[in-house]
Amino acid sequence: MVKPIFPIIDEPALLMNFSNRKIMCIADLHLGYEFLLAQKGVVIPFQVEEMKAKILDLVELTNPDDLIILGDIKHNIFNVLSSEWRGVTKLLEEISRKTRVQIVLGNHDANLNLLLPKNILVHSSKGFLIVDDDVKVGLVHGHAWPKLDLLQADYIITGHNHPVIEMRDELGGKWFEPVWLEVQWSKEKIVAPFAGNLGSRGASFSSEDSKNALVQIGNPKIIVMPAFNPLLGGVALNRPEINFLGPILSPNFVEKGTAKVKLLDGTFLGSLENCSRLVKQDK
Ligand SMILES: [Mn+2]
Repeated sequence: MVKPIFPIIDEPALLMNFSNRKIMCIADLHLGYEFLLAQKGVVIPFQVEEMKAKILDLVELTNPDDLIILGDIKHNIFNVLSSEWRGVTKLLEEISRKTRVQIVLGNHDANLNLLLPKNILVHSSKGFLIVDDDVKVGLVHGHAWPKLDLLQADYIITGHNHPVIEMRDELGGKWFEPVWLEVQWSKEKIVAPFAGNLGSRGASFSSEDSKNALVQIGNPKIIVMPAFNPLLGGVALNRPEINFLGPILSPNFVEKGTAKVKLLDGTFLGSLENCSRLVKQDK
């Protein structure tokens, strides 16, 4: 199997090279996040033009057949302001003139359908699977259980966590560096919810589903994308006792020992344990 997935150096974006098409993927735009910041007293201009320009630059650079936005296009779940609405629609309209746009719905995307131009392909929050020759890639935002066929993927690309490393300087300054996180689940543990032991985890599958899933579940490389919006914080991987967000990354399933972390410039930071030693934490 040829590795089909490549992070774009220094960008929170990845490219997927399939036999018949090239796909660029970004996640967690959270357009309108600055309106929340303004309520907290941090006033900066609406960033939609900058985000749009950055996406258009990346599309021009990589010339993909498709752009997949892996959820959380906008930030505000309720009370979307009219200026935000217009900004989101315009951004998607302009990008979709350059490449085909597909969206996988995230937890912030309620009522997104009201803002979408017609030519955008929308996938539900359960995600979708791309099958190409001998490689299967699942794409899902990460707040909901994926469709069962994603569990047999070789790779699952997901967002939702906004993985970062918390950096400190010697004067006490603190900032977040976005990172790529790759992790794998324990096949034995992920099988449990499908074997009837659903507990309170919210997954609901029929017994026929369960039988199929048990046969097909693989051990994909799960790639957690850095958020495209640079203003966001996220799950700081070097804090003690971190827990990833979302059902498939639940500590019940994921083997944290398999985690590998990379900065956007490609610097390999190693395991979570390694990351926890990067910066001296407050007691
Ligand atoms: Mn998000």
